[in-house]
Amino acid sequence: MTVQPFVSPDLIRQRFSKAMSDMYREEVPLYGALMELVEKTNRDVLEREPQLARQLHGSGEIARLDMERHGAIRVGTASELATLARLFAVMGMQPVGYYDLTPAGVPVHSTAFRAVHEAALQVSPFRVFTSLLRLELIESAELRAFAESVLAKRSIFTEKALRLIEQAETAGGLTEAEAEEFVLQALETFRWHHSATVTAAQYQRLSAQHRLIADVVAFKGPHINHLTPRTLDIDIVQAQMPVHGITPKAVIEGPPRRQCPILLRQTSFKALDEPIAFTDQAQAHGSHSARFGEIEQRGAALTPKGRALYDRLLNAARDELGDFPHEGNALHYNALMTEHFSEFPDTLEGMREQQLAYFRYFVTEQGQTAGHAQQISLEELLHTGQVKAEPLVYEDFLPVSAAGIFQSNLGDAAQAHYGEHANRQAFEQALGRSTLDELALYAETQQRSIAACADALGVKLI
Ligand code: OOG
Ligand code: NI
Repeated sequence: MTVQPFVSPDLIRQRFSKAMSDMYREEVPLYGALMELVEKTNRDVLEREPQLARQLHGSGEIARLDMERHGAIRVGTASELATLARLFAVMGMQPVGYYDLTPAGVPVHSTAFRAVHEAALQVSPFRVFTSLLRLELIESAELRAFAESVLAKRSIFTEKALRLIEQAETAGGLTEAEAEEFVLQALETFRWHHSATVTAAQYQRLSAQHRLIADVVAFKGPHINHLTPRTLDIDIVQAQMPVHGITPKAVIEGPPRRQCPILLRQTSFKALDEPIAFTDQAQAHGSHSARFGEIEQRGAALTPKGRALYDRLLNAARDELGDFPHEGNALHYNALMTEHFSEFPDTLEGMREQQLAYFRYFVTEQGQTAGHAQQISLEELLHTGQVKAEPLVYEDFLPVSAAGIFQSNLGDAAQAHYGEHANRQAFEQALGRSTLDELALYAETQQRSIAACADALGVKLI
């Protein structure tokens, strides 16, 4: 008997991400339109900014640019979340970070499933922002019991998907044929359903409590609610969207426009109203809106010091605005953000010297041919041009931004105030494991790149 080799989890993730994108493009044509706009803008930017093109080539990031996307789903029970964690693990995706959305009036807490090693991210950076509904926040005991009973009846994974997850866990991987089947089966969990699992009246009651509760409870599964390509210039895409018949939200979430992008900037267009048949209707007489489009621009991952500065400046700008950003105050908000963020150094050197961002270090051509001292400092290697530093891409999400994205799609009516806040422990208990600390992951990547430089140059760093 010949032993079949396993397909690497990174390749399974890459194929799954492609399959998901194809499915979404087919089901939501506006996503296809957005993808085209992003692709064109990226091409223009690379032509206009040779320096940026060089940087993306230097770090190898250019290769992942077209594959880059994230998605989001919302699940209803602990067991759904725990099984999702196992499904994502087959694709080399781990839960990174904990996000509490209750301060923004959204009754969920979340994590991001993603690859954690820079080599794996290079193969496919695909990530899924995954939220767990907090049923304990439903005030009416009767409605809570109803929601629980509806969720208890559904099974969001196919039998075959469950079998293949088990197979991967016991055998230690999937063969080519199994991996192919796994991608098809896993996709089913994220598919849109045109019929609900409740009556129109039950849907209304759930929705009146919170639109998000209806979105999670009233359907057969956690439909993917958006997929987000990465653009190199989000301001251009935001400005171009209306020209292409797409209406963007009022403000771009995240830091203001800068020379050296940091963290994550995001904008989205409103969720589409789609026809739905409720269980007491033979045809699609109702409607539900959940699926939308989003774009993002990623910048440097920040160190704890950089992140603290970001949070302080963001809070200061929002405090001064005194309100959530919206259509009416968008210009004022943007001006306040620019003003406050002038305090954040906007050169790579400045960010590196003040240890505000994480970097990856690469040996330069010059370094490869230079004769080396046995002991040398990293600063000296940079100074003499033997090593160069490229910012490390931020791979995660931002709670205030995520809240803004949720809200723009749920409408103002979805504002609620919850007495309860973050509960990472409950989330991790549901997940069946702990979430990883994203800052530790960035620090490890940075450290590995420094060690690799020292190795390649045959020097000992002091
Ligand atoms: C997730 C919203 C958050 C992001 O990019 O911050 C998000 C959701 O609406 O389920 O996707
Ligand atoms: Ni998103």
